Amino acid sequence: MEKLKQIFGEKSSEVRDTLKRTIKENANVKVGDVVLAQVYGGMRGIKSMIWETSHLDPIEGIRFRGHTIPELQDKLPKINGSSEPLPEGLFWLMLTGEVPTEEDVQALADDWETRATVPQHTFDMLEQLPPETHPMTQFSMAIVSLQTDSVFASEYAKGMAKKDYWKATYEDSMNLIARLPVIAAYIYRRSFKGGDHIAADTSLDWAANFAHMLGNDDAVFYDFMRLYMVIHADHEGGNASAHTTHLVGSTLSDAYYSFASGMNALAGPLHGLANQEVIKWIFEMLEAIGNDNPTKEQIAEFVQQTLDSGKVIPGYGHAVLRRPDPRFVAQKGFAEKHLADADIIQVVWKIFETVPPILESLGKVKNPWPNVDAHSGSILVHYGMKEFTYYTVLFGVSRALGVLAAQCWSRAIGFPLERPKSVTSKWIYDFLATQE
Ligand code: HAX
Repeated sequence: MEKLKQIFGEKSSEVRDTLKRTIKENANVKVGDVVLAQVYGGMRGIKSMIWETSHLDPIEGIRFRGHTIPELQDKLPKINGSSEPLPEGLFWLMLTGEVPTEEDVQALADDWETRATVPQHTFDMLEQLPPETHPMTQFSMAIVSLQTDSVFASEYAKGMAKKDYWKATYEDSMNLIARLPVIAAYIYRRSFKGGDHIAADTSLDWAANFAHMLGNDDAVFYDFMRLYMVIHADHEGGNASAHTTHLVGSTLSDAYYSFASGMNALAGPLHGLANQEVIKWIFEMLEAIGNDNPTKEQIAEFVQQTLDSGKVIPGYGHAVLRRPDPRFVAQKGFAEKHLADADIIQVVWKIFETVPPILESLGKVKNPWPNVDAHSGSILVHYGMKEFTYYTVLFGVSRALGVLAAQCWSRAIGFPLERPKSVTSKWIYDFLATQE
């Protein structure tokens, strides 16, 4: 058994045993109250699920196994001449809670490479779709088409014991993660580059090879892709793509079905599709103003027009965060280091100075600050990736790392089918009457 699987098996079995005891001894301890505003307000803040791989603080932002993004940039191994942490290292950290060595990261990169063969029927299926099909639709369908290879589904059909669920889930997760860059690059090249596909470079790590297959071999772009894949990977369990993957996985749907479901959630404009909406909105603004380098006053006027037409400002606001998103800050840091003079980057930074006070003045927006999606598109545009309908696929490839590591944990701990209680509004009115 490979080292990562062995460490995960040992750690998760210890955690499962301790948790079983803790839950038994503390089953009736209250961890919070639920008020009516939460019941009608998208369940904000209700503590109702466990997510071992990361935790989101409203002020400080995301921590992966206790590590902030700057800490990951400092501590995770950098191989292949990288200046940014490798996603392989983050996946290891999320599964085991331990920072891996350079050798561990290299071994994981090599392992994913051996698992990266995509079945021909997935490519054949994609070829049946019009090339202009939204890339997220192609991505979701391609993931489901890979389900024919699910180890979990085939072992379950043979009568797998519950104690072995995690092993099959681990295999599915590793295979799926290995194959995602291949199918994602295939979708990009068929939709936007006339089907001129680029073979994998097996000497590269997972993210750099993805950049290579997309068609960009700039060493700084490799680094951006590594950073991008790290910062988008996980954002605790309550966000729509993570929660959807978790919910569907709780029925013992395998990693392919459940991750594809998560991707369908990511494809919504209030969630991952916001990254395409941001750049679309910026290009509309530049066209309306007639200038690639607008003033803050011109930006403020366009922001107001967007709000007056009843739309949200994409890339701003968050359901949990109450400060600028550290994932935005990390991308800003990358841009400051490598491409500070680019017009499109300057525009994003001017928007950052302009939008928060305007949103704040509305008096209803709980978080006027930028989220992860406010910055990513501008860096991609700088590197020549202007096909903004593709951006959410990049987010999706990265999100696999977090939600699949979490699914391995869910199967190892033995979490049950998720099934919260719904009530009707009549039930609420009747209940309120009893409180008078
Ligand atoms: N522009 C204008 N109005 C906004 C706003 C924004 N960026 N963000 C919030 N508001 C409005 C809401 O629409 C809501 O208005 P109504 O009461 O009239 O319906 C009000 O402010 C209160 O909303 P909130 O409590 O602050 O925010 P929510 O938790 O309900 O929603 C959202 C969080 C992210 C969905 C929201 O801020 C939004 O729509 N932002 C723009 C879209 C976006 O960037 N989404 C990506 C989020 C990060 C992510 O998941 N990335 O993948």
